[in-house]
Amino acid sequence: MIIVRSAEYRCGGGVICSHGDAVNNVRNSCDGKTECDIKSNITYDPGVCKYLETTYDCLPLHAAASSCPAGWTWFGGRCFIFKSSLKTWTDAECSCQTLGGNLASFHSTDEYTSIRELTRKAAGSYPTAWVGGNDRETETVWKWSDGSQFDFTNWGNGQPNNYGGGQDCMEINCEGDYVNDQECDSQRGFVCVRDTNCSFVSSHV
Ligand SMILES: [Ca+2]
Ligand SMILES: [Ca+2]
Repeated sequence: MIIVRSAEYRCGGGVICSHGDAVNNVRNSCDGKTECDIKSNITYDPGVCKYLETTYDCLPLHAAASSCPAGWTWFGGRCFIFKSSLKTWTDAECSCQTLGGNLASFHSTDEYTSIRELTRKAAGSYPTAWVGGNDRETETVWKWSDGSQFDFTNWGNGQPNNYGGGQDCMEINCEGDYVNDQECDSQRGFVCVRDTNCSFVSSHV
């Protein structure tokens, strides 16, 4: 169980809402990563304004939570892993592909924070680590190696600076907490991402 909420469902203007409609309305209010378990207190006022109050829990989708391979961490519908062995960016990307994925991409602050947390849990600190961002093909045109849209903008102050004319690979946790372009031949630990083993299958816990 992660959240306990109250939900209201009102129908007015002569619309009759059935008990079943209201329950479905609550179930459908989940965010795609959780499902609702209707707990209690469904009441129905047969007056002019129909009113239902429902208490429910939002539960992680059972299949989603368990569909990452051993050692990988589920977040936002994908699986992540931190590898501490030091490799060049290209070798790191190869290792991730061997594991069925790519170097990690991130598309929200939550995802970025979770990836950093993953490195801290594994290493006991925030080690500099490769992720999938790179402008190896065309200078200043950044891409993720997993092919997802590159929408990241929150680089460290003054980065990416292509220092010395040859920084084409993205590292995180640079000098604590910033994202930097680095020489791809540097040796770093790395974070991989891969899809879950199967798509969401609803299963009540
Ligand atoms: Ca560059
Ligand atoms: Ca740099």
